[in-house]
Amino acid sequence: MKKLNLIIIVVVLAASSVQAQISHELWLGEQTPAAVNVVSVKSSPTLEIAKKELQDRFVGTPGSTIRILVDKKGNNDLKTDGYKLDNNTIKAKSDIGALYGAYALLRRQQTGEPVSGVVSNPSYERRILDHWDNLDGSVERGYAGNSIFWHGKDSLAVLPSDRKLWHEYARANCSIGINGSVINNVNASPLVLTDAYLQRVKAIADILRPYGIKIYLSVNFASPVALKELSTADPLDGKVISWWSQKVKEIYSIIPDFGGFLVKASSEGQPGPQNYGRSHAEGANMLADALKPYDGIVMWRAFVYTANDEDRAKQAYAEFTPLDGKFRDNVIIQVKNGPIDFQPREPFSPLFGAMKKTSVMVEFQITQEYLGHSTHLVFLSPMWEECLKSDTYQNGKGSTVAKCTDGSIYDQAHTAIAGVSNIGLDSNWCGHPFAQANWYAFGRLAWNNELASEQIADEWLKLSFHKDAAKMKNNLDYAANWSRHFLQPVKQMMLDSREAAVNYMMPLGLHHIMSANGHYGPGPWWAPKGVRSDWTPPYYHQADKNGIGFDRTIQGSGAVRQYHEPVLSKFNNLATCPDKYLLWFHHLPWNYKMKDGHTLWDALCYHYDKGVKQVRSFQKIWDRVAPFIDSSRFLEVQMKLRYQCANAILWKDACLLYFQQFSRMAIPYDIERPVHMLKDIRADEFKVRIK
Ligand code: BDP
Repeated sequence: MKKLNLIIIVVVLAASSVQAQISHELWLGEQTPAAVNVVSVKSSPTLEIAKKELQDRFVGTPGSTIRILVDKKGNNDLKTDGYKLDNNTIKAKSDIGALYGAYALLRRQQTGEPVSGVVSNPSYERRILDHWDNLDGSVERGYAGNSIFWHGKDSLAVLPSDRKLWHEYARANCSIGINGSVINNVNASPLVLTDAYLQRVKAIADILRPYGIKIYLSVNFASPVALKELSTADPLDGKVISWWSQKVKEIYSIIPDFGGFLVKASSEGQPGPQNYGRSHAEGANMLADALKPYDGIVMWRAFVYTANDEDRAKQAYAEFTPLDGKFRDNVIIQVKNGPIDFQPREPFSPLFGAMKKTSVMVEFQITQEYLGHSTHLVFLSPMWEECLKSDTYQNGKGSTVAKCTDGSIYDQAHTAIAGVSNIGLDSNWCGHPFAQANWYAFGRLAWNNELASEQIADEWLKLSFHKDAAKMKNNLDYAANWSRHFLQPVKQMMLDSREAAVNYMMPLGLHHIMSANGHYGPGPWWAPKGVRSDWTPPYYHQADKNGIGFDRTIQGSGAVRQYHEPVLSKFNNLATCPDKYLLWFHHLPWNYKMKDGHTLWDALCYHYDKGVKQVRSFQKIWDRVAPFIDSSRFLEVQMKLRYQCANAILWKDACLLYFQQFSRMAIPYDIERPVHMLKDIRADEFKVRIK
């Protein structure tokens, strides 16, 4: 039979105009009835989705035609997943590329961007959501309800409502280019590898497949022991090696396109190769060998630190760089954006660019564990953009984190990026209407790691708060002023929101000073006896009567040495260290003179105060846009902004009153005085969860 490399689908548009509707659910909008004819030369489940999306949502003139051309051998400027848009023609090398092209065409139509002359390739081969979902249905650090995948061991049967949800999930992910889902927590239950659970994994994989999304599983390194099948999990033991290769064989017999494993090993109490005196490379390679025959990969996390005297910020680098070049080519080391743990602001992890013979991927956190859960409005794209654009200088100027991980500098066998998902069963998926923007932003940056947050916010607002057709018709004023009175101010609010959170939580390089109670409110004092010190805020802020900050300079812990010059000197030297990282790298006296002439104490006070003022200004921005949006989203965001503001004031009061005990300096008189008593906040610590 003649091999068909060229597939042509002709979509004839019979309707004059299909008006996209406002979305209450997702950025994709609600579907309108199909009003087009479709002529298709060849069909596949993926191309059928592309056709349906175009039929339902493309806005055309009578008789317009959209062609989809899939040519595996042509289109040499395209990667497998890439697409081109030209005069109502979508060109791709694969069916999934065509589907991405269809979504891009629809998005561009709705946002008013050019729909012709577009060539687009993804920055990373694998663009993955990590779900920290437990098999009992709970979600670790999840603030949007229970898991969409798991409901406990007695509810493994797949219901129609499950299927519907997984379809919607797949569609949303595919529309922004996400092509992988790790569907269980990194603190992994070994049960996920048993047949009953694998059957449910298969059901999920079957639904996600036409949308180009592969399933991955987090695995517990000691699974053979935990499942009582072996007495050891030593990666060099022959029985262990064959246990894993049998298990992998079984998984692929059930899910032939399974993606691979994500592993948190020898980290925060999880078992790992070090329990058997083996290295991370020996552990990762054993799993990689089992997966290799099926093209599966291992994402091995570098989030490791032990309670010893060594600065926690140094430990991952110290442990992993000596192993550079020792990993199999189907292992990717997954590195959190910063050296500690998803704090509101961290400098980039020094591991980026430092491992030159190993594939390395970034792990971002989309769920707002340290950024106000689903109560605070914080658009995270600027934080991720800051990381991706940070220059490591590891291979000369321009060696940004983005370039060190996307294959443009190092010859990586695989490239990937992961985001810890913020999705749950909540009706708006993410708990806060604006938290959806973070899911969207992660997908867009995974597709194009050079995108600006401004553009991402602009797109998301246009897609999610689309000018309501009915309101437009009835209110010309609304239509004329939408951009000036809604889009611009709300976009600015989003773009300022991350810096605001840094200001009212942890400014000037402070980090890890949150309450231990759920990581939501302030807790700079928290240090009960018996708790390991590197889990307590005083370990990180080091405040005493002489000053504040963690000395990581060459004279201090030396963590700064892990950066390549000139970054090393820039951070080490007070004259050049950016203010935003000041107390990350330096311990300074309270009366230290800042570049703008303020004392350090005053600067700290002004940052906290500014953060509060920023949230108050967000409230005003939001109240003014009421006429432009539906009342349910308006009221929900309005209420959440009130809680956020109250919580910002609490952060400010708690941190300033606590640190003032050491600084013994007055809060500058031109800022608002505290309204809480420190002793009340401390006494209430486990109740203070304004929400
Ligand atoms: C920390 C979370 C913890 C996770 C851990 C991880 O508090 O729940 O298990 O990260 O990434 O931020 O493994």
